[in-house]
Amino acid sequence: MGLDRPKSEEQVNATVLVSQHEGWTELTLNRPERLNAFNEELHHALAAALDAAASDDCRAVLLTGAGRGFCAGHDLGDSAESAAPPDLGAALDTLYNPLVRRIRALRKPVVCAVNGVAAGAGANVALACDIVLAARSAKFIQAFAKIGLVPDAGGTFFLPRLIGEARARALMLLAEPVSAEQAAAWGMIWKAVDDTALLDEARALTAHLATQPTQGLAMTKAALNASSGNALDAQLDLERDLQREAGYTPDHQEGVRAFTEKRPARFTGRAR
Ligand code: LHQ
Repeated sequence: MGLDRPKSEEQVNATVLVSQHEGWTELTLNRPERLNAFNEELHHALAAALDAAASDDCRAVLLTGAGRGFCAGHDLGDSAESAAPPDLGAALDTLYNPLVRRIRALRKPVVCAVNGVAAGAGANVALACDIVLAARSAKFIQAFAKIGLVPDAGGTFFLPRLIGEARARALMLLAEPVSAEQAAAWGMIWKAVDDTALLDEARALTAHLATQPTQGLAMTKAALNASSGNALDAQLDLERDLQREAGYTPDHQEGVRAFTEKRPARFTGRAR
């Protein structure tokens, strides 16, 4: 799968490092001196990289951070330097909300390897991803209350659904850090992994996903995205519609053929 030798690596000084592998793409937030806090440049680079990952030859995405942090949220240096109070709603409208929507809408799995602290919007962008692994030393902090802000980037949507109201409310009102192990025990993330094993494990998982029936996974993602807003009847109808579509994919036919022939399936990820 070319885990150790990416097909191409770009942008040595860029705010997002893009590394193309066989069927999957690794994106590394790259402002380590600011714990990968988001500024506009990082947002634009990440949006462009995610849009590029929408192409057919990329079947899974891995998102991680350079250095000792995953992402410390919004770059507070930018706000501190501005003379007038900034319009934070505009930043959400134009930068953070489109990012969360891009991740959720991407028709392929997005794996997040939280390599260190994930704070503020950085924590919630991680929670927007499909499968989250975290280094045992990493922490998740709903840091907003410490600076008089409201949890954003989808946090008030994702967190209570993942870990329940009681825990989400306390974490958001107290801004207390949660360890990776606690996050996994609460169901906030998929797994806590030894620090030294995190990237290898996340890359192997992403490479595996890139060999799976991409269209079926995209539809599974769509069904799960819709689930929390739907009543049972609507969700059953949606499952019917998506299953109908999945049934026409070449990967479904290949999966059944491989099963009957007692051999591993060779999925292409193609729609037709
Ligand atoms: C940073 C940051 C940072 C700049 C560390 N910015 N430099 C808000 C507004 C607009 C629209 C949308 O949404 C939002 C939502 C948000 O995300 S608000 C929440 C923003 N994030 C935070 O409040 C977290 C602030 N950071 C921290 O509390 C700590 O840095 C954590 C707990 C993340 C890590 O602590 P340490 O491990 O002790 O590291 P550190 O504090 O020493 O940070 C290392 C460097 O990174 C340091 O720079 P320096 O030049 O002193 O070495 C920090 O200033 C810088 N940094 N976070 N968000």
